[in-house]
Amino acid sequence: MTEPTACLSDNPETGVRHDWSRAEVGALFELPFNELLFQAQTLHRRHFDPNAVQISTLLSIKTGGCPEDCKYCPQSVHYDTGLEPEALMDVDAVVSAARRAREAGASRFCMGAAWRNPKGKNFERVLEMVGRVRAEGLETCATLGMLDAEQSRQLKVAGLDYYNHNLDTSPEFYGEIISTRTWDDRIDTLTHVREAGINVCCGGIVGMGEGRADRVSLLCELAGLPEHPGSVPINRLVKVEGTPLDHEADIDAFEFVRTIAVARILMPESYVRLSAGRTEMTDEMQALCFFAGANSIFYGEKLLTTGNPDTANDDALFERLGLHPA
Ligand code: SAM
Ligand code: DTB
Ligand code: SF4
Repeated sequence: MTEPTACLSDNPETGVRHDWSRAEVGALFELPFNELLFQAQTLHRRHFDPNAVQISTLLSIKTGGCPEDCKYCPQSVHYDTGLEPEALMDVDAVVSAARRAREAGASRFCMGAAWRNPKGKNFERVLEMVGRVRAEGLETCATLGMLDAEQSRQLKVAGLDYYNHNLDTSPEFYGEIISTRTWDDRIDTLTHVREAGINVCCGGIVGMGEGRADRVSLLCELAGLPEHPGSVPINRLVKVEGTPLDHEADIDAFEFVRTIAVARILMPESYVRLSAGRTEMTDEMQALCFFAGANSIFYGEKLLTTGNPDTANDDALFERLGLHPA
Protein backbone atom coordinates (compact mmCIF):
# COMPACT_ATOMS: atom_id res chain seq x y z
CA MET A 1 0.00 0.00 0.00
CA THR A 2 1.38 3.45 -0.87
CA GLU A 3 1.48 6.07 1.85
CA PRO A 4 -0.42 9.30 1.18
CA THR A 5 2.03 12.17 0.69
CA ALA A 6 -0.12 14.66 2.59
CA CYS A 7 -1.83 14.20 5.92
CA LEU A 8 -3.06 16.20 8.87
CA SER A 9 0.21 15.78 10.72
CA ASP A 10 1.89 18.00 8.11
CA ASN A 11 0.06 20.97 9.67
CA PRO A 12 -0.35 20.47 13.41
CA GLU A 13 -1.17 24.15 14.11
CA THR A 14 -3.88 25.33 11.74
CA GLY A 15 -3.58 23.25 8.60
CA VAL A 16 -3.45 26.47 6.56
CA ARG A 17 -1.02 26.27 3.64
CA HIS A 18 -0.76 28.02 0.30
CA ASP A 19 1.85 25.77 -1.29
CA TRP A 20 -0.04 22.56 -2.01
CA SER A 21 1.47 20.72 -4.96
CA ARG A 22 -0.59 18.96 -7.63
CA ALA A 23 0.99 15.67 -6.48
CA GLU A 24 -0.07 16.17 -2.86
CA VAL A 25 -3.61 17.14 -3.80
CA GLY A 26 -3.82 14.26 -6.28
CA ALA A 27 -2.79 11.93 -3.45
CA LEU A 28 -5.63 13.24 -1.27
CA PHE A 29 -8.12 12.43 -4.06
CA GLU A 30 -6.61 8.92 -4.27
CA LEU A 31 -7.15 8.15 -0.58
CA PRO A 32 -9.73 5.51 0.34
CA PHE A 33 -13.07 7.32 0.63
CA ASN A 34 -13.46 6.74 4.38
CA GLU A 35 -9.90 7.89 5.06
CA LEU A 36 -10.41 11.09 3.06
CA LEU A 37 -13.71 11.90 4.77
CA PHE A 38 -12.26 11.18 8.21
CA GLN A 39 -9.34 13.58 7.57
CA ALA A 40 -11.68 16.25 6.22
CA GLN A 41 -14.14 15.93 9.12
CA THR A 42 -11.32 15.93 11.70
CA LEU A 43 -9.91 19.17 10.30
CA HIS A 44 -13.40 20.64 9.89
CA ARG A 45 -14.22 20.32 13.59
CA ARG A 46 -10.94 21.99 14.59
CA HIS A 47 -12.16 25.17 12.92
CA PHE A 48 -15.97 25.03 12.87
CA ASP A 49 -19.03 23.81 14.73
CA PRO A 50 -19.63 20.61 12.71
CA ASN A 51 -23.41 21.00 13.00
CA ALA A 52 -23.66 24.63 11.87
CA VAL A 53 -24.34 25.57 8.26
CA GLN A 54 -24.18 29.15 6.99
CA ILE A 55 -27.24 30.19 4.98
CA SER A 56 -27.03 32.51 1.97
CA THR A 57 -29.86 33.57 -0.31
CA LEU A 58 -29.38 34.54 -3.93
CA LEU A 59 -31.26 37.04 -6.03
CA SER A 60 -30.74 37.72 -9.71
CA ILE A 61 -30.90 41.52 -9.79
CA LYS A 62 -30.24 41.65 -13.54
CA THR A 63 -31.07 38.59 -15.59
CA GLY A 64 -29.91 37.33 -18.99
CA GLY A 65 -28.51 39.09 -22.03
CA CYS A 66 -24.90 38.60 -20.94
CA PRO A 67 -22.27 39.14 -23.67
CA GLU A 68 -19.89 36.52 -22.21
CA ASP A 69 -19.85 32.97 -23.63
CA CYS A 70 -19.48 30.77 -20.51
CA LYS A 71 -20.64 27.40 -21.87
CA TYR A 72 -22.47 26.40 -18.70
CA CYS A 73 -24.52 29.55 -18.40
CA PRO A 74 -28.21 30.01 -19.28
CA GLN A 75 -27.76 33.80 -19.19
CA SER A 76 -25.31 34.11 -22.08
CA VAL A 77 -26.62 35.72 -25.30
CA HIS A 78 -24.60 33.15 -27.23
CA TYR A 79 -27.05 30.33 -26.41
CA ASP A 80 -30.78 30.03 -26.89
CA THR A 81 -32.11 28.88 -23.55
CA GLY A 82 -35.49 30.62 -23.82
CA LEU A 83 -34.62 32.94 -20.93
CA GLU A 84 -36.30 36.39 -21.07
CA PRO A 85 -33.69 39.08 -20.35
CA GLU A 86 -34.67 41.54 -17.61
CA ALA A 87 -33.31 45.02 -16.76
CA LEU A 88 -31.65 45.83 -13.44
CA MET A 89 -34.22 45.65 -10.61
CA ASP A 90 -35.40 48.64 -8.58
CA VAL A 91 -33.67 49.18 -5.26
CA ASP A 92 -36.91 48.88 -3.25
CA ALA A 93 -37.76 45.51 -4.81
CA VAL A 94 -34.31 44.16 -3.92
CA VAL A 95 -34.59 45.43 -0.34
CA SER A 96 -38.00 43.71 0.04
CA ALA A 97 -36.50 40.44 -1.19
CA ALA A 98 -33.59 40.82 1.24
CA ARG A 99 -36.01 41.37 4.13
CA ARG A 100 -37.91 38.20 3.20
CA ALA A 101 -34.63 36.26 3.03
CA ARG A 102 -33.62 37.49 6.49
CA GLU A 103 -37.01 36.53 7.91
CA ALA A 104 -36.56 33.05 6.40
CA GLY A 105 -33.23 32.65 8.24
CA ALA A 106 -30.57 33.83 5.77
CA SER A 107 -27.53 35.63 7.20
CA ARG A 108 -26.10 36.67 3.82
CA PHE A 109 -27.84 38.10 0.77
CA CYS A 110 -26.09 37.70 -2.58
CA MET A 111 -27.03 39.87 -5.55
CA GLY A 112 -26.09 38.50 -8.97
CA ALA A 113 -26.00 40.38 -12.27
CA ALA A 114 -25.44 38.90 -15.73
CA TRP A 115 -22.83 41.45 -16.77
CA ARG A 116 -19.34 41.27 -18.20
CA ASN A 117 -18.67 44.18 -15.83
CA PRO A 118 -20.86 46.82 -14.16
CA LYS A 119 -21.07 50.34 -15.61
CA GLY A 120 -22.45 53.89 -15.11
CA LYS A 121 -25.88 54.45 -13.59
CA ASN A 122 -26.43 50.72 -13.13
CA PHE A 123 -23.34 50.48 -10.94
CA GLU A 124 -24.53 53.46 -8.88
CA ARG A 125 -27.85 51.70 -8.34
CA VAL A 126 -26.04 48.57 -7.13
CA LEU A 127 -24.05 50.69 -4.65
CA GLU A 128 -27.35 51.96 -3.25
CA MET A 129 -28.73 48.40 -3.05
CA VAL A 130 -25.67 47.23 -1.11
CA GLY A 131 -26.05 49.99 1.47
CA ARG A 132 -29.79 49.41 1.89
CA VAL A 133 -29.47 45.60 2.18
CA ARG A 134 -26.74 45.96 4.79
CA ALA A 135 -28.95 48.37 6.75
CA GLU A 136 -31.45 45.46 6.98
CA GLY A 137 -28.88 43.61 9.13
CA LEU A 138 -27.70 41.17 6.48
CA GLU A 139 -24.20 40.43 5.27
CA THR A 140 -23.99 41.59 1.68
CA CYS A 141 -22.52 39.75 -1.28
CA ALA A 142 -22.53 40.64 -4.95
CA THR A 143 -21.42 39.00 -8.18
CA LEU A 144 -21.40 41.50 -11.03
CA GLY A 145 -18.62 40.30 -13.34
CA MET A 146 -15.20 41.92 -13.61
CA LEU A 147 -14.35 44.88 -11.35
CA ASP A 148 -11.58 47.44 -11.48
CA ALA A 149 -9.78 48.79 -8.41
CA GLU A 150 -11.97 51.90 -8.11
CA GLN A 151 -15.25 49.98 -8.38
CA SER A 152 -14.01 47.59 -5.70
CA ARG A 153 -13.25 50.50 -3.36
CA GLN A 154 -16.69 52.01 -4.02
CA LEU A 155 -18.40 48.72 -3.22
CA LYS A 156 -16.42 48.46 0.01
CA VAL A 157 -17.46 51.98 1.03
CA ALA A 158 -21.09 51.15 0.18
CA GLY A 159 -20.96 48.24 2.66
CA LEU A 160 -20.17 45.16 0.60
CA ASP A 161 -18.95 42.28 2.76
CA TYR A 162 -18.27 39.62 0.08
CA TYR A 163 -17.67 39.57 -3.66
CA ASN A 164 -18.24 36.33 -5.57
CA HIS A 165 -16.01 35.79 -8.56
CA ASN A 166 -15.18 32.20 -9.43
CA LEU A 167 -12.14 30.71 -11.13
CA ASP A 168 -14.69 28.18 -12.43
CA THR A 169 -12.23 25.47 -13.55
CA SER A 170 -8.53 24.65 -13.93
CA PRO A 171 -6.32 27.01 -15.97
CA GLU A 172 -5.70 24.02 -18.29
CA PHE A 173 -9.42 23.39 -19.01
CA TYR A 174 -10.52 27.04 -18.88
CA GLY A 175 -10.25 27.65 -22.64
CA GLU A 176 -12.77 24.85 -23.30
CA ILE A 177 -15.40 26.73 -21.32
CA ILE A 178 -14.96 30.50 -21.80
CA SER A 179 -13.35 32.52 -24.59
CA THR A 180 -14.51 36.08 -23.84
CA ARG A 181 -12.78 36.51 -20.46
CA THR A 182 -9.35 35.20 -19.56
CA TRP A 183 -8.12 33.42 -16.49
CA ASP A 184 -5.84 36.42 -15.81
CA ASP A 185 -8.86 38.78 -16.00
CA ARG A 186 -10.38 36.77 -13.16
CA ILE A 187 -7.21 36.91 -11.09
CA ASP A 188 -7.09 40.70 -11.61
CA THR A 189 -10.65 41.13 -10.33
CA LEU A 190 -9.89 38.96 -7.30
CA THR A 191 -6.83 41.11 -6.59
CA HIS A 192 -8.85 44.35 -6.76
CA VAL A 193 -11.52 42.94 -4.47
CA ARG A 194 -9.02 41.66 -1.90
CA GLU A 195 -7.01 44.89 -1.94
CA ALA A 196 -10.21 46.89 -1.35
CA GLY A 197 -10.70 44.89 1.86
CA ILE A 198 -13.76 42.95 0.66
CA ASN A 199 -13.94 39.25 1.57
CA VAL A 200 -13.46 37.03 -1.45
CA CYS A 201 -15.97 34.30 -2.34
CA CYS A 202 -14.33 32.17 -5.01
CA GLY A 203 -14.81 28.61 -6.19
CA GLY A 204 -15.75 26.71 -9.30
CA ILE A 205 -17.96 24.27 -11.12
CA VAL A 206 -17.43 20.54 -11.48
CA GLY A 207 -19.11 18.15 -13.90
CA MET A 208 -18.33 20.17 -17.03
CA GLY A 209 -16.38 17.32 -18.67
CA GLU A 210 -13.12 18.16 -16.90
CA GLY A 211 -10.93 15.39 -15.56
CA ARG A 212 -9.79 14.75 -12.01
CA ALA A 213 -6.49 16.47 -12.85
CA ASP A 214 -8.51 19.64 -13.55
CA ARG A 215 -10.32 19.39 -10.23
CA VAL A 216 -6.95 18.94 -8.52
CA SER A 217 -5.60 21.95 -10.39
CA LEU A 218 -8.61 24.18 -9.63
CA LEU A 219 -8.38 23.42 -5.90
CA CYS A 220 -4.60 24.04 -5.92
CA GLU A 221 -5.18 27.41 -7.58
CA LEU A 222 -7.85 28.37 -5.03
CA ALA A 223 -5.63 27.34 -2.11
CA GLY A 224 -2.68 29.11 -3.76
CA LEU A 225 -4.37 32.53 -3.79
CA PRO A 226 -2.57 35.06 -1.53
CA GLU A 227 -5.38 34.56 1.03
CA HIS A 228 -7.75 31.61 1.07
CA PRO A 229 -11.20 32.82 -0.04
CA GLY A 230 -13.52 33.33 2.92
CA SER A 231 -16.14 31.30 1.03
CA VAL A 232 -15.50 28.60 -1.56
CA PRO A 233 -18.60 27.71 -3.59
CA ILE A 234 -18.40 24.28 -5.20
CA ASN A 235 -21.07 24.16 -7.90
CA ARG A 236 -22.16 20.96 -9.61
CA LEU A 237 -23.04 21.85 -13.19
CA VAL A 238 -26.75 22.54 -13.63
CA LYS A 239 -27.41 21.37 -17.17
CA VAL A 240 -29.60 23.85 -18.98
CA GLU A 241 -31.19 23.07 -22.34
CA GLY A 242 -29.70 25.22 -25.07
CA THR A 243 -26.27 25.57 -23.44
CA PRO A 244 -23.36 23.65 -24.99
CA LEU A 245 -22.95 21.59 -21.80
CA ASP A 246 -26.57 20.42 -21.69
CA HIS A 247 -25.64 16.82 -22.58
CA GLU A 248 -22.52 16.50 -20.41
CA ALA A 249 -22.30 13.23 -18.45
CA ASP A 250 -23.02 13.49 -14.70
CA ILE A 251 -20.01 13.60 -12.42
CA ASP A 252 -19.85 10.55 -10.15
CA ALA A 253 -21.45 11.32 -6.78
CA PHE A 254 -18.47 10.09 -4.75
CA GLU A 255 -16.06 12.10 -6.90
CA PHE A 256 -18.14 15.16 -6.09
CA VAL A 257 -17.99 14.39 -2.35
CA ARG A 258 -14.23 13.87 -2.65
CA THR A 259 -13.94 17.33 -4.25
CA ILE A 260 -15.72 18.86 -1.25
CA ALA A 261 -13.49 16.94 1.19
CA VAL A 262 -10.29 18.02 -0.56
CA ALA A 263 -11.50 21.65 -0.63
CA ARG A 264 -12.09 21.39 3.14
CA ILE A 265 -8.60 19.99 3.78
CA LEU A 266 -6.85 22.55 1.57
CA MET A 267 -8.79 25.56 2.94
CA PRO A 268 -9.59 24.58 6.54
CA GLU A 269 -10.69 28.03 7.70
CA SER A 270 -12.95 28.79 4.72
CA TYR A 271 -16.66 28.20 4.42
CA VAL A 272 -17.10 25.55 1.72
CA ARG A 273 -20.45 26.10 0.03
CA LEU A 274 -22.43 23.20 -1.38
CA SER A 275 -23.66 25.46 -4.13
CA ALA A 276 -25.56 24.92 -7.42
CA GLY A 277 -26.72 21.40 -8.21
CA ARG A 278 -28.39 20.41 -4.91
CA THR A 279 -31.76 19.90 -6.62
CA GLU A 280 -30.28 16.93 -8.47
CA MET A 281 -28.68 15.46 -5.31
CA THR A 282 -30.29 13.06 -2.89
CA ASP A 283 -30.55 14.01 0.77
CA GLU A 284 -28.04 11.24 1.47
CA MET A 285 -25.50 12.74 -0.90
CA GLN A 286 -25.92 16.17 0.67
CA ALA A 287 -25.42 14.60 4.11
CA LEU A 288 -22.13 13.11 2.88
CA CYS A 289 -21.10 16.56 1.59
CA PHE A 290 -21.78 18.08 5.02
CA PHE A 291 -19.74 15.30 6.63
CA ALA A 292 -16.94 16.00 4.13
CA GLY A 293 -16.82 19.61 5.35
CA ALA A 294 -19.39 21.61 3.38
CA ASN A 295 -20.80 24.20 5.79
CA SER A 296 -22.74 26.67 3.70
CA ILE A 297 -25.66 26.47 1.26
CA PHE A 298 -27.87 28.65 -0.87
CA TYR A 299 -31.33 28.57 0.70
CA GLY A 300 -34.42 29.59 -1.22
CA GLU A 301 -36.30 28.06 -4.12
CA LYS A 302 -34.26 29.69 -6.86
CA LEU A 303 -30.56 30.13 -7.52
CA LEU A 304 -30.22 32.85 -10.19
CA THR A 305 -32.34 31.43 -12.99
CA THR A 306 -32.53 27.72 -12.14
CA GLY A 307 -34.17 25.81 -9.30
CA ASN A 308 -32.88 25.09 -5.81
CA PRO A 309 -34.46 22.67 -3.30
CA ASP A 310 -37.77 23.66 -1.67
CA THR A 311 -37.16 25.41 1.63
CA ALA A 312 -39.47 22.87 3.31
CA ASN A 313 -37.18 20.08 2.11
CA ASP A 314 -34.08 21.92 3.37
CA ASP A 315 -35.75 22.58 6.72
CA ALA A 316 -36.61 18.88 7.01
CA LEU A 317 -33.06 17.87 6.02
CA PHE A 318 -31.55 20.16 8.68
CA GLU A 319 -33.95 18.69 11.24
CA ARG A 320 -33.15 15.09 10.28
CA LEU A 321 -29.39 15.74 10.41
CA GLY A 322 -29.46 17.92 13.55
CA LEU A 323 -27.97 20.84 11.64
CA HIS A 324 -28.60 24.45 12.54
CA PRO A 325 -27.96 27.79 10.79
CA ALA A 326 -24.52 29.24 11.65
N1 SAM B 1 -21.91 37.36 -14.45
C1 SAM B 1 -21.09 37.32 -13.30
C2 SAM B 1 -19.84 36.51 -13.57
O1 SAM B 1 -19.95 35.40 -14.07
O2 SAM B 1 -18.76 36.99 -13.29
C3 SAM B 1 -21.78 36.82 -12.06
C4 SAM B 1 -22.88 35.77 -12.13
S1 SAM B 1 -22.39 34.15 -12.63
C5 SAM B 1 -23.94 33.39 -12.97
C6 SAM B 1 -21.78 33.40 -11.13
C7 SAM B 1 -21.29 31.97 -11.17
O3 SAM B 1 -22.39 31.08 -11.24
C8 SAM B 1 -20.43 31.53 -12.34
O4 SAM B 1 -19.09 31.94 -12.19
C9 SAM B 1 -20.54 30.02 -12.25
O5 SAM B 1 -19.52 29.49 -11.43
C10 SAM B 1 -21.91 29.81 -11.61
N2 SAM B 1 -22.85 29.18 -12.58
C11 SAM B 1 -23.46 29.79 -13.60
N3 SAM B 1 -24.23 28.92 -14.29
C12 SAM B 1 -24.08 27.72 -13.70
C13 SAM B 1 -24.60 26.41 -13.95
N4 SAM B 1 -25.40 26.16 -15.00
N5 SAM B 1 -24.26 25.41 -13.13
C14 SAM B 1 -23.43 25.65 -12.08
N6 SAM B 1 -22.90 26.86 -11.79
C15 SAM B 1 -23.21 27.88 -12.58
C1 DTB C 1 -21.88 30.58 -7.30
O1 DTB C 1 -20.73 30.07 -7.25
N1 DTB C 1 -22.99 29.91 -7.59
C2 DTB C 1 -24.12 30.79 -7.62
C3 DTB C 1 -23.53 32.13 -7.14
N2 DTB C 1 -22.13 31.85 -7.08
C4 DTB C 1 -23.83 33.38 -7.82
C5 DTB C 1 -24.81 30.84 -8.95
C6 DTB C 1 -25.29 29.51 -9.44
C7 DTB C 1 -26.04 29.72 -10.71
C8 DTB C 1 -26.67 28.48 -11.23
C9 DTB C 1 -27.36 28.70 -12.52
C10 DTB C 1 -28.52 29.67 -12.45
O2 DTB C 1 -29.38 29.57 -11.56
O3 DTB C 1 -28.62 30.53 -13.36
FE1 SF4 D 1 -22.36 36.10 -18.08
FE2 SF4 D 1 -21.68 35.37 -15.62
FE3 SF4 D 1 -23.20 33.78 -17.18
FE4 SF4 D 1 -20.64 34.09 -17.77
S1 SF4 D 1 -21.48 33.17 -15.90
S2 SF4 D 1 -22.37 34.19 -19.23
S3 SF4 D 1 -20.31 36.22 -17.18
S4 SF4 D 1 -23.75 35.76 -16.37
